Amino acid sequence: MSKALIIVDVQNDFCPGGSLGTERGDEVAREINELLQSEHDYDVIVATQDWHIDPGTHFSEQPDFVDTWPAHCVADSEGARMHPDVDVSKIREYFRKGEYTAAYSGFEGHAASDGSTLLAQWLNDAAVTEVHVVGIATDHCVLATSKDALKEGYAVSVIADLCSPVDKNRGESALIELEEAGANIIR
Ligand code: VGL
Repeated sequence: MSKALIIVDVQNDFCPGGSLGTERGDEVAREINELLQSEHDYDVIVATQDWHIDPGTHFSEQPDFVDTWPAHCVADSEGARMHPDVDVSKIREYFRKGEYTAAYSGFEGHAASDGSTLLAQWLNDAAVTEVHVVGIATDHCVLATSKDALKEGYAVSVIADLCSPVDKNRGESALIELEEAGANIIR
């Protein structure tokens, strides 16, 4: 029985100065790093990354910021890199998603090391039964990843202060939705 921390999409493009910067991105990156440096009890730490090559209508020149977005997190670009404040030496594996289509959930991602292992398979191999979710954006990828984690049968907690929304109200609604779906929201 292991406990995992899933860091969702703490990438430059989702932080201030990035093409899809969320207001609290830098703060959340710093605070997640404090958690990584603390005496936490996570057995494994993984990260998801939006990793777009040609994601079709996910990118738009007239984005609505709900279903369509400015170009962001292009594979191997500076914008797709993890925020520099996150000590990546603590991250055991990356799960990349969205190469050719929109992919909000980390559970759609494949391990960067072999290009194939899915997040759920990797967590199960590591005997993970409980996950804590943090990252960006609360109202999109954190929501989708946490919902899928519940569906996969993990005990799920979301650390609210370590998540940054695109839209504050939608972010709050996402946390309520997750709580109703059975997640523990740590405030
Ligand atoms: C995300 C908007 C578009 C996210 C990804 O990581 O939450 N948000 N693509």
